[in-house]
Amino acid sequence: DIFKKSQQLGTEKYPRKSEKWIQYGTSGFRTKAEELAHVLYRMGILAAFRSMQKNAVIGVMITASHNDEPDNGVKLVDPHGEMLEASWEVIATELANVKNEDLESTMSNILENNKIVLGTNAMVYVGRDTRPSSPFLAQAVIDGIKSVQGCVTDFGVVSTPQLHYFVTCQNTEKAYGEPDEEGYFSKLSSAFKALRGSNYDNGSYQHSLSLDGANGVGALKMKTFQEYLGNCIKVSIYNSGDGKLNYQCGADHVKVLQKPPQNMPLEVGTRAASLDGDADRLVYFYRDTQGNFKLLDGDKIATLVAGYIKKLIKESGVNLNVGLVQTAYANGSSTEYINNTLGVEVACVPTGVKFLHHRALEFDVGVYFEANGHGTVVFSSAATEKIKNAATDESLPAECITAAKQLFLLMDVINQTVGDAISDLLLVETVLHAFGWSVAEWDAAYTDLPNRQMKVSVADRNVIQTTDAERRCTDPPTLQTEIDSIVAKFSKGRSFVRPSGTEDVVRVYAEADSQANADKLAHEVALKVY
Ligand code: NG1
Ligand code: ZN
Repeated sequence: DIFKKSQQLGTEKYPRKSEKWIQYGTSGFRTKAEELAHVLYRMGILAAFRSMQKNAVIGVMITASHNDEPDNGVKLVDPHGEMLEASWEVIATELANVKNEDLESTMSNILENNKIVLGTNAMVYVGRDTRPSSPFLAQAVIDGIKSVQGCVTDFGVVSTPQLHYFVTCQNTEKAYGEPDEEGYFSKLSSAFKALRGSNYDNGSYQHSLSLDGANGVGALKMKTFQEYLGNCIKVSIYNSGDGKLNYQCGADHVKVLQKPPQNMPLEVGTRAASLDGDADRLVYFYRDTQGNFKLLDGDKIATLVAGYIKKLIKESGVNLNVGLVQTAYANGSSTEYINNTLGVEVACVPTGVKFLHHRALEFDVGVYFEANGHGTVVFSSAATEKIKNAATDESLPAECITAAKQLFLLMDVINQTVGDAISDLLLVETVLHAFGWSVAEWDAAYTDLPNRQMKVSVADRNVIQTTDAERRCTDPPTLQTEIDSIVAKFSKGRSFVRPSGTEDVVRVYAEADSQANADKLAHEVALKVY
């Protein structure tokens, strides 16, 4: 009876209007907002089911991240703040695509196949970004949850990582923190301030920076956050919400086009950063003394952070391994630097945060970042315990205790549940402050190989199949051989192709010894994909 009513409400208020098939991809469902109402309603239902199954709070985030404003999307957050389990992505795809009149029977099947008892308390946390379509879509989710008697906490406009954080806090009996914005801001800012001490500047480091908010939720949250941070860091926010979301600004724009956002002055030497539309990606940039635009992407952030953590671990005398996880998009120079200079183990996994996150969990301390600026650091529970013990073990030398205390505080600056641009920004600022570095000194660690990303539209992007963490393709059969022979013509050449998980395109990546050659290589490879 409940399901019948739920189907009725769905059909009346949030009907599936077209036969167009939609898939739960790397970041959930994502497409034009007007095609999403039925999907969101159904994901409300599914989140409630998942909550019943896990007997835990589940999150639903409504956002299309760095995509254009008319797009939107939805993804589910599992109990420990991680992305939805793969087997449930399949269920989500099925539920999103069934006919209106098959909703009831599909719901029954899901319950039966997963041994879920209806009526078990379901609790779902809902959050949304600043897109104009988000309030309506949030209502669809809420109606879906309630239609199967689930309870809802609507957090309104929050960043994606904030929602992940709230879910984790609630499900870990608040051991990780308080599941609300006040708790989130307090935890991050107290640790950050404690690490900073009373000298806000240090060496070449100055405590002011410019921030491009992508006209999204990150700008909004940063304004509130400044009240917690006080004057220990001065953040000037641009693209703070008056303009169009992600338009000519934001982390994706800066990274892919390798140019500064609009509406932001960029004087030589000023440290600047960009967030993306839902504040889970962060990149830095500056103008060097020759006036050139310089990008410091996720790879630069990862190497900076891993280097600092490794140093603190060594000083603390605690025995822990540090690993760094990248994808094929990591710049070749960064990988070489990690191997040869940093001396940290590096792993490469397929694109998609869940792959990076899971691989990072295999290390005592795992640093993971996508080149686009999405990433974080995870500490195993054993590592956390060891660091905590060293920080309070008075039999240790003073330097060891100091380093362990810094590490312990650093863990509180980091949102370990998922890549978080605001938390990552504090992390980077902490490391630069500790090293006493200007942005140019940070950048000097290694020089990126010139690179180019391209999108190719094809009839069916899934004809491209890859292996070896997407670095080589297995299908169509002759494509890899063709790519190999093109790459061989370029000094320091590297290129790969893969189907996007979030857009209907095939992505081409190329790097080489000069920008002209990287462009040429990308272009030649793209021609083979058509
Ligand atoms: P796809 O569309 O699968 O390339 C993009 C990003 C991923 C990840 C997801 C989720 C690149 C090349 N790809 O995936 O890294 O962030 O979006 O947002 O940046
Ligand atoms: Zn994002």
